[in-house]
Amino acid sequence: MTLDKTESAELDKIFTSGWFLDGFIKLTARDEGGINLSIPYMGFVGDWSDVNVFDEGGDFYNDLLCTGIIRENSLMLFELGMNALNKNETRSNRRYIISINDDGFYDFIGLRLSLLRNCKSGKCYVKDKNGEIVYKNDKLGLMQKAYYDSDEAALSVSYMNLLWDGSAGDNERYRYPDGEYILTIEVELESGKTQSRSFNFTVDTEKPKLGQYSFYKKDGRTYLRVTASDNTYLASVCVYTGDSAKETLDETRVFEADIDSRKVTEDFDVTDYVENEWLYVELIDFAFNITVCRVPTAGGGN
Ligand SMILES: [Ca+2]
Ligand SMILES: [Ca+2]
Repeated sequence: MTLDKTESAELDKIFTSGWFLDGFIKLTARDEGGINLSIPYMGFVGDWSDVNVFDEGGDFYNDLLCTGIIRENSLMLFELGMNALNKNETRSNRRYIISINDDGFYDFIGLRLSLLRNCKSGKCYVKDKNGEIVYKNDKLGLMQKAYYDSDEAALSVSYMNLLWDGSAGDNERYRYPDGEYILTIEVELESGKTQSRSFNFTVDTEKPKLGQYSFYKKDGRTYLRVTASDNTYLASVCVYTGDSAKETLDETRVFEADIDSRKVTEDFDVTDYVENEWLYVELIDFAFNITVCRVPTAGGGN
């Protein structure tokens, strides 16, 4: 079979990992009344081991970083890149932020892979911004391609594990400092060729800061205006009343992953709560560092 050179070159440009070719072989009977046959064929043009293992732009077969909250011996997993306090699924890879400080919130990085192809082995490592390998795992083992399991009505993923809690390989008690890190997954195909994918993430253990706050009146209502900031991004600002409050308030503003929430100013209607002596302002950043501040109402709204 001969392929048209110009057409092949065009297809090579579009499908950089190779492309499928199909057609028919037609057999025409020599005798009148004989049977003509048409046989379909399909082939692959290119190197089969170059076809992507990782679906980088994928929604369904997606690879993701995760973390979690450990409370009272139970673990809740959260996908990184989105606001855990929000039902909305806005994502940003600039929100891959964890806080390695053993407080139970977002203290480790986990990985879920939904590969497009079977791989005979895999390894992953984390490097800091100077290129030093701070974590290494050579034994991800054989990984099957992800597939949709109709019994479970869920994607059966290729790999899922909690990887790194920020400790050093030779000292469990040491924790690596805040900063930028990069996690790389490298897989080996049957042919011996390798493919890799990397994720940048941030370690941030700095708590959010409460800036200015003030009370003001407008149209007979009393408002508390709060300005808060974080070295990375704020996930939420909440204003609430103490346990012994006369009237209880618990109002949270949540910030999507795709908006710049390094510094925010929010107004809360506290008209019904100014009789309380204190109001509390809770600030949470994307790495789940929490700051709780106590704000006196006396002399504010009254
Ligand atoms: Ca933490
Ligand atoms: Ca922070």
